[in-house]
Amino acid sequence: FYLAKEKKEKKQKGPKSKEFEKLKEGLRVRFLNTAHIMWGRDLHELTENEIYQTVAATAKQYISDNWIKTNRTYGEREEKQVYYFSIEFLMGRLLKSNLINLGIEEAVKEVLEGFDLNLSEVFEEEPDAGLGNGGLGRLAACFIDSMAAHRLPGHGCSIRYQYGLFEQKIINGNQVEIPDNWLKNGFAWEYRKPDKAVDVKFGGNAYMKEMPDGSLKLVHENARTVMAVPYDVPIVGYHNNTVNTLRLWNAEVNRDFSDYGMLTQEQMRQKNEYRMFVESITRYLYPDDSTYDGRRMRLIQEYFMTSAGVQSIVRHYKKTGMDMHDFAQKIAIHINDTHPAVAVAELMRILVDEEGFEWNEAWAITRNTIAYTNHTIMPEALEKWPVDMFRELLPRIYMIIDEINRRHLLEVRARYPKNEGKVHALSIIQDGMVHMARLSIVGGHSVNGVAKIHSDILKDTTLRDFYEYNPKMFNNKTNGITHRRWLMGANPELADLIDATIGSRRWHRHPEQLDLLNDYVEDKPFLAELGKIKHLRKEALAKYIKEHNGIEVNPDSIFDIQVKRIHSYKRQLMNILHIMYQYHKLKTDKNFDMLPTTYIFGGKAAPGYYIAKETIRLILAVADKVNNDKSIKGKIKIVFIENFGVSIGEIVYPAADVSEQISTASKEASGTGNMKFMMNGAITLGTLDGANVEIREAVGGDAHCVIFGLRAEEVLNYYATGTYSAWDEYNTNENVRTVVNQLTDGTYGDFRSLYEYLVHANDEFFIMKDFNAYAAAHVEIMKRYQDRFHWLKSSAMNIANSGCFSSDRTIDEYANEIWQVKPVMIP
Ligand code: GPQ
Repeated sequence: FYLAKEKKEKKQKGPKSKEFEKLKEGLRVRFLNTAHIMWGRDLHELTENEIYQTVAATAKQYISDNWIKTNRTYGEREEKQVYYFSIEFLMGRLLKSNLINLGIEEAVKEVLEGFDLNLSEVFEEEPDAGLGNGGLGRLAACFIDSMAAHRLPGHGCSIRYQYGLFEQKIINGNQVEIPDNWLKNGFAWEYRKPDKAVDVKFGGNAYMKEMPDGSLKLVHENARTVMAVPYDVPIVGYHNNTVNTLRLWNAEVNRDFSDYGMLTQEQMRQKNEYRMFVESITRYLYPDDSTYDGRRMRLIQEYFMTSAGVQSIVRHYKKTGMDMHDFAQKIAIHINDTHPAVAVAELMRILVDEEGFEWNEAWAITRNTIAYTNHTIMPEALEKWPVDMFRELLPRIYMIIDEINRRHLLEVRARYPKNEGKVHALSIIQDGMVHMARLSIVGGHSVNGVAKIHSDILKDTTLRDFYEYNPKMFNNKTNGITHRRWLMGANPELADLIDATIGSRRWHRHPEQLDLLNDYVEDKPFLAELGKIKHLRKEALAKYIKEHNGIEVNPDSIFDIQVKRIHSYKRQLMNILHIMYQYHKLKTDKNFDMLPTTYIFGGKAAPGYYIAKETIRLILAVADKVNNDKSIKGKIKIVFIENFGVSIGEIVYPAADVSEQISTASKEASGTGNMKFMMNGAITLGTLDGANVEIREAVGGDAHCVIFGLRAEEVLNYYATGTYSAWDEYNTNENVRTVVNQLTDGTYGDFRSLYEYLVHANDEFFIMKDFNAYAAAHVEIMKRYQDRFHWLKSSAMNIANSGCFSSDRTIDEYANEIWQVKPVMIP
């Protein structure tokens, strides 16, 4: 750690290598030229945002050559390509991570300093690309970062939403949603490619027509054609020459739209209506997380991006001159949850209708190309579409799914003669609904869950019939996060300390080598330094909170943090009820004491999710009362961080002492925030759910995390038998009754709906049942926190054993076990 300081000082004062000075000079010249070309003004006349755009444009000059080279190499060598289809990509800001990946962050910083400009302030000018809701979208973003880092030919495919996830404001103690107009100053990293546009068809009539020679030909009449225009974003590999592509599709009116000619009133009306339809397709990201949204527009979005994506893959593939029969050997399509599941039918449509393949051959190609990841067992999140809506919107795609299902059920009936129960359970179309998870399984060659426990639950319960039908295709791929953004980018002091301590930076490329830190977890000078860095990050967060919330928090208190989407199963309500309990004890029990703790919450509630919004209102109401009660001497502070997202997360995760991962066991498929906290040295306080199970394993058991509450089997058993009675729990558990009663007695205001939800709607997520165990877990945390040496040791153990939660590891598993793709060196 002293080395770290020394290195930093050298960085500041010592002589730089010639190469570095050359890089800087090149950057300086390019930066000035770019400023002049872009704005036609002198540097000192530019606004902060213009400076940001200039720095981004300068960085792009270091990207574009390699982008061209990467695409050329992939084409010439006919390498297998992966396309990761996801309706969300929660990218956050790109400037810093691009500079890190290019290896020019330090040089850019110094060049800007030469102009009296501060790079950190420049970073702040970039809006977050918030094209996602939460974990699922952020996972996609971490994955494309890791694919590029490992030189894998892997690309993203998604939608260019005009408005990302809403901006959350807290007004009068409530969440208010503001449209996220993230494109208002343009998006510096995108390249519009109008020549690569494709047409996507909706509606009309589809049928098979008999030709004079007796053959059948598909006819699709009176469809509405929407032009899909790609906007490409370069995805920069880490210190290699790879630059992959994230392709975002924008919906636009047809090519001949502006041909007005002689139009009747009615024709004009239709034209306007068509324009309104088209422009609505890519306008909004659905602000819904983990719930099934039955709105027709969502299905339109799903088919829009999937059809455009698959068409452009096929078009590009054919241009390279490769044989369509080899398609599955050269292309892997991954569908991130079921939103792109129509890819199965779309690829069949292209192969059969446009490429003239026989059904069986097309089917083999399709299945070998497509693989599917499931992200939840929550039944309301398993997508189903009413047949009527589906057929009206996508007539040809529906015909194909119907035929896929007919053939699939022939096999099912052959396998399970006279067992209509099995037919029912395995049918893609059932009770007037199209089941998208079923389509994804039948139409692909791999299904995976996102953590061991989740994959097991899929096999044992949610997808059990499919598992029994075809066990070989089921597998697990535990999620991961990019350590480049979430450790090296968000916590550079910690990264420097790790470098200096283990005397190597190899972990930057091989994060599993973080385990070299295990040799130092009892090294007192190292731990002292680790403690200092944590304190530094806590001070930084305290400053942010002071500026944004006007609340003074003590960096010497425990920072206990829960940041994630607000959802009943994630149990933010249990967290705040427990804080109410501690406050009640402080006020009423002279013998009760606790360590000063700052409880920090952050997360958005879906606009229509009443219980989630009431939970936010409760947190704010409790905060208001408790924070202003001088009698408790600052023992409890509560902060709700507004508008939590990727960039605020970069300030929050490094500052945590305690990571709250308290979902009802079995419900959180994996979680990825848990990994970000761990990698930054927080101790997990959690249930045995999702990846918490593997975090516990990785840190070597309960000594370095605190686990509590019902196990997944117990929860699933309660559901199966219906034997949990919230009413009994309420009546027999005095701790819980005390605080639950406070929801309606005016202590904090009127929270009747939350009271009803717990006491009379049978507490679906076992908040009251787990309450005492949760309180005991907090007592344990405080006990451990008082032993500074052991606490810091646990913190170090968490960092040292977090390497397996890098998405680099996850992506290697996908590449080797599902996609069969190899790294490609870009010269
Ligand atoms: N997840 Cl189905 C979402 O963020 N949105 C969704 O619509 C669905 C799942 C999450 C899931 O809840 C987390 O446990 C996972 O860690 C995450 O996906 C990534 O797999």
